[in-house]
Amino acid sequence: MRCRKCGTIAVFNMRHHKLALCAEHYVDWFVDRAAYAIRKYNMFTPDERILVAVSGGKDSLALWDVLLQLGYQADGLYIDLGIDGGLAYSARSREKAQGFAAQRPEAQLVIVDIPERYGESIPEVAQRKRGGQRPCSVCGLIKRHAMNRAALEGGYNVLATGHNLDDEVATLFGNVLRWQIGYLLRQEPVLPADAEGLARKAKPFCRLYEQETAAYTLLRDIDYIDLECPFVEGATSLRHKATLTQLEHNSPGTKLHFYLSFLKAKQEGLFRAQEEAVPDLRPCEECGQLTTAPEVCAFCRLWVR
Ligand code: Q46
Ligand code: ZN
Ligand code: ZN
Repeated sequence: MRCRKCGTIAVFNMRHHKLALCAEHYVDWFVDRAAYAIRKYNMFTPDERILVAVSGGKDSLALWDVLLQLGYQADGLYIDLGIDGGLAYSARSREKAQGFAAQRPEAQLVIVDIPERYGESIPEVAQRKRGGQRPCSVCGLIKRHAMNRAALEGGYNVLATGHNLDDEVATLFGNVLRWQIGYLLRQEPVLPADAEGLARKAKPFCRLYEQETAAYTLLRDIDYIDLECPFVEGATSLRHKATLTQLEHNSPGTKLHFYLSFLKAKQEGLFRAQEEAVPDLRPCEECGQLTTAPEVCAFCRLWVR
């Protein structure tokens, strides 16, 4: 297999794009694709400040790397969830984020330590509030709150996350299986700040396959944590990913087509009636972040003992 650009040996063949590229041209192609999504969906401009949520994993570090390469003012945000699971998961992923930042003096890493700030780790809050249940719903709630807060406190214009196409498609698939219109309405490459108290959110990798971000981190020699969070095991999203990967294998391009067709259908008014009936948001009496709850938001209720 030869590189389509220069004819040397290709390192990566993307069946879904019918495109094979050498290492050098692959890296350029990947950065271009991210830049294209940023422009196409008006995610942010070069004069805006970006806070990249980094987990220490490959997608988020690749995103931070790409944004710096494109010349954006991009700082990282690492949220320490206090997850150990016998693997020192949080401690090790934090080290990866710090290691990445240490090699790039032009970028800052903001760290929010949840156990230090709120007195309990994610598994501890989940145990107290949800009994033996998987901590992911509590974790998602806390991460969203901490990201918004860090973006607003630091004066960032936008919060960028490393969600890739596989993540987006698995979420979409799950939401379609249950026709969760509220979630489908909010699934977008970029969500506007819509009001004070919520930062704009952007996903520059939403059109890039997970395999593609993996190849990029490898070729750019980015050191990331190769472990998954110990609580991810058995998650429905993993089963959806496996199903979708099977469909993609049989028919390359299925994931991208599913995602882009969804965005197009929405733009053409698929959920117009529901868009007009979006519930009102009001500031939480405790923390000021926007919520649909009447007084205190779900995040603040977590800490009431
Ligand atoms: S970090 Fe948190 Fe994930 Fe771990 S506890 Fe669940 S939600 S699996 S992305
Ligand atoms: Zn080439
Ligand atoms: Zn609150």
